[in-house]
Amino acid sequence: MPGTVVIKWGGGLITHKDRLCSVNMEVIDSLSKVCASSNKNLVIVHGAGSFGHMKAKKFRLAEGDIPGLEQLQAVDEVRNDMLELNRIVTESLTEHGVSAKSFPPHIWAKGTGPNFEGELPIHDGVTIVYGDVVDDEENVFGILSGDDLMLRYATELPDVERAVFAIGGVDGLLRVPPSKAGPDDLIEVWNPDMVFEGVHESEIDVTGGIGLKASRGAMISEKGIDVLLINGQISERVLAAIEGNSVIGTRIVSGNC
Ligand code: IP8
Repeated sequence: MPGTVVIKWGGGLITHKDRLCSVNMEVIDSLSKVCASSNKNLVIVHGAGSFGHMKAKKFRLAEGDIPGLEQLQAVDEVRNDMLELNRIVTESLTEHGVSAKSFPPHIWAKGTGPNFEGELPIHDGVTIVYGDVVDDEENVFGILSGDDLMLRYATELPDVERAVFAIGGVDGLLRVPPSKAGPDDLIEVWNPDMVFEGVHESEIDVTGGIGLKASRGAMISEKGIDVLLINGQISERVLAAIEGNSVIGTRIVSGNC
């Protein structure tokens, strides 16, 4: 029986982050091709990129209900935009021969952060979930990041072999700002006691950017699951990471390793 690999397709990887609702189809198709070529049981968690963060930022959706602000239309719009991104992802996987089923989190999850409520849905083939606007008991609604879905799927499903965060634009966690980085600046093994340089574009990102991935990655590795952060634009690396072969990227280990 093949093991399970939980993989995040970062929002900045599969969309053009600076152009509202604009997909990077080339990357989506290359990721689908890689996933089709693996015989692992895959759970794919995709981020939001420009289908989620821009409007969520403008209408302050991560803060929940703010009296006086007309947010409910934006909640609906972002949910619909995310359904559209998810449709494109699912269709690409299907076209590449993957039997995939998608479970929109606003239907089954409630609350935000690592302790959100809801039973994790799972499909016999490839399971797809994504960062979404979900209902929240205290704040009426909020943003559930795909990084929190990664944490819960990677640590609660049986037989998980590893968690892979595929991101855009960088090879992993870096010692210096990405614009100044050379090949020697890649941190090959990272634990939470180490610093790294990551641009968190808080102007456009309503969840935690690279810092949230590192943090959730460390929480996953605490449970004894391998965690890798890799450049998702290079399909050979994505395949190697899924299969458990040696790959250029950052391995995240828990603090006390
Ligand atoms: O990109 C954010 O999910 P993430 C979801 O996985 C929305 O952090 C709707 C902004």
